[in-house]
Amino acid sequence: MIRNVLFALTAGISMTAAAQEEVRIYNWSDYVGPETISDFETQTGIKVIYEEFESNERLDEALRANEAWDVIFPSDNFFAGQMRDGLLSPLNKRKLPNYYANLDRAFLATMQTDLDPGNRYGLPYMWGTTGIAYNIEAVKAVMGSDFEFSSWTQLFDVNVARRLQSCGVNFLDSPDEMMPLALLAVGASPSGYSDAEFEQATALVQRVSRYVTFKLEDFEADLIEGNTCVTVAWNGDLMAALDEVDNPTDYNYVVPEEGSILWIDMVTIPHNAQNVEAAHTFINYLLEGEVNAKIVNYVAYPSAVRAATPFIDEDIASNTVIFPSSEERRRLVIPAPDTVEQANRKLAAWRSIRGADWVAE
Ligand code: N2P
Repeated sequence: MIRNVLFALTAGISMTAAAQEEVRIYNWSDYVGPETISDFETQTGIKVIYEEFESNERLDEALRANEAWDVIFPSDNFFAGQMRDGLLSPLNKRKLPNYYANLDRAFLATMQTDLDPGNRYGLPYMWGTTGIAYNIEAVKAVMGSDFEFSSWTQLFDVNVARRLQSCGVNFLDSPDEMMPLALLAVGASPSGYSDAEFEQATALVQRVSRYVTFKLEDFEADLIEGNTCVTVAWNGDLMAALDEVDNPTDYNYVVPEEGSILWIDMVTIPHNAQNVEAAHTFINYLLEGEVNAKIVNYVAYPSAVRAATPFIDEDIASNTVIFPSSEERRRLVIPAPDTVEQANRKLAAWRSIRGADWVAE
């Protein structure tokens, strides 16, 4: 009798524990497939607490404020700083059988040289570029029929912005997104720039700032709905949005002649994760070929999961905005991570442009 009661109690306890198991995931907005999370919950019985952010600055702030997440997705440069500052946990590869089986080794080698020696702390989730997206006719209507965007200097040109203000120009509201582009516009390298170049770049953004809006959320929807005619954009978000419209060829996405940033969003586990086991289960799930391909097909970014390749839709695989040509790849840089001073200076520059009470989305 007593044994039965004990058994019932233990069973009850473990059932409650199982019912309550949860994993807390903090990801960029629109960065999984429509069923990615619900499929995971059904398959594993683990409940997902899922929230979204719009910028690396917001994620970094969350991490440094000790917010409790189990899986996060910082871009390569922020990832490097977070690793340096002891804010991440090393991955346990034994709990990630898909890691060796499904990831692209050449891609891992890129990460491991500069950013993550030994690939200890993270793995690449998706990668992409930052460029200028615009409504071709709307821009021509203001600037003349010969006008097209081909240089960052045009985007930061006060005379261009003043004229295009009538149809709307949007900048991404993040120093990490915009300052490298302004550095390219002043002829500097986003990887290694002098103090004078940084000041020049800041002044450039400052001068043009009164003619533009600063938004991260829905920049692609604003373009399509005609609230803007030009926006700084990430290639995949734009392509995913254009997939929904009747007239995708009305828009252009340009990686200007000075080149642009190739960013890699990592997936990693914070130092203060509450459920490291479930975090691994979730990351391993993201590395399943079919699961990953469903995400790629929806978010329109390439991943580093080779096993996803056979399941990628043809219109995604053949899209040269999503998979840049080798000519375009040569113009892309993965900037070296900022030092603490550089990162602080970028934030300070942004507050000088956006106002002292600016907060990251
Ligand atoms: C997800 C966009 C993430 C790209 N919608 C920025 N690294």
